[in-house]
Amino acid sequence: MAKTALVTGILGQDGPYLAQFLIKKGYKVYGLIRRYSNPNFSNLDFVGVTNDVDYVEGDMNDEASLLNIVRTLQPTEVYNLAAQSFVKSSFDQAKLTTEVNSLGPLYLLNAIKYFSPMTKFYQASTSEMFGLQHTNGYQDENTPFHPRSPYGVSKVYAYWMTVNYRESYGLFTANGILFNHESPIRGIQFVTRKITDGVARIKLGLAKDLRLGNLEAKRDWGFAGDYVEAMYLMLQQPASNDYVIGTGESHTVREFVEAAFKSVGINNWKKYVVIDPQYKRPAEVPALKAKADRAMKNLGWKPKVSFEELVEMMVKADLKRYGSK
Ligand code: NAP
Ligand code: G4F
Repeated sequence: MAKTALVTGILGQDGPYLAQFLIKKGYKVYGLIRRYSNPNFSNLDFVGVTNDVDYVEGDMNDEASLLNIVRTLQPTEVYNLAAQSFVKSSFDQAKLTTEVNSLGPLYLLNAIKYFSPMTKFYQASTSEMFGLQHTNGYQDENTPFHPRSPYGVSKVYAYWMTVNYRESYGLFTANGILFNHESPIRGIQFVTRKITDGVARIKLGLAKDLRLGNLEAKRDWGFAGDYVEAMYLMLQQPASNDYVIGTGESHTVREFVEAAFKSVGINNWKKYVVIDPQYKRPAEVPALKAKADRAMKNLGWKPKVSFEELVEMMVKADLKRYGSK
């Protein structure tokens, strides 16, 4: 019988790449969607799987809807990707962020515990949980947490609940502690996509400047398409565990800006970039760099797309969106 997967966050960035990956593996994929007046399937359209996913209606804030879905589907695997995932907004919407990101996973874990204990559970944990902590400039599975935003705090709760339900009830639960990963369908507010979209518009004469916050923050940026494979691999292991996923290479926002402008032949990027305090955060995570040795050794996973290839892929896609050949 075909394996089944329930994917929450199916309309976001990672959901479509994961759905595409699982469908290729022969899975039947169910995507959790909220009720919308106008649902937006554009990211699923981009990867070409809109009509290959079955949709189930529910909300991470609505415990009964999640209990019912898990009870009815009894999926082989649940990938919990749904979140209020924008760090900056979490400072102004801390309660909502906590409800979706902390209680949502708890509802799913309870649904599995009571109604489908053989279901394997993946939790989308994040390098944001490390915040200020590092060991010699790197973060791995043993690095302590020091979250710097309500988003980071909400994800620490979900991380520990995922560990706790494994230890308390013997459920197969895995935390993927993923570092920043991007793609042409990255949300437009996140800095990489904001930059590539801005660069495309400047190149085509549709915008005059690009307004950004802290250019000195360092991130370990990889390609989302590579990272969904790691999610899948975590649930295929003989025993459940938690894994850091990243490239091991870190760049500043400034370097991303330079690379994006350079990819369209603009070298004097400073002419276009305006520092705007509204894009700075009350507390910043200054530097993230993954040490993904456990994943490379146990899962046989490694990233395939380089930083330069990622920047170019995203800029090209944005130029194409604006009609440039
Ligand atoms: P994303 O593009 O922001 O997608 C998040 C999805 O969650 C959206 O489709 C959204 O649905 C859904 N969602 C939000 N609130 C919901 C609710 N109340 N009920 C049901 N669905 C809800 O995020 P992403 O980049 O794909 O990331 C996927 C997951 O990985 C997230 O949990 C994120 O926190 C985590 N993560 C991401 C990264 C990264 O660099 N991308 C790194 C580490 C961890 P709507 O479309 O209805 O708004
Ligand atoms: O692209 P960002 O908004 O991503 P951030 O905050 O690192 O969070 C992302 O990655 C996490 C994994 O570590 C995920 F868990 C989370 O869900 C999300 O996907 O910002 C990256 C950096 C920050 O330091 C920010 O201060 O870019 C800096 N930045 C500078 N100017 C900006 C801007 N960020 C945004 N969004 N917009 C700016 O104008």
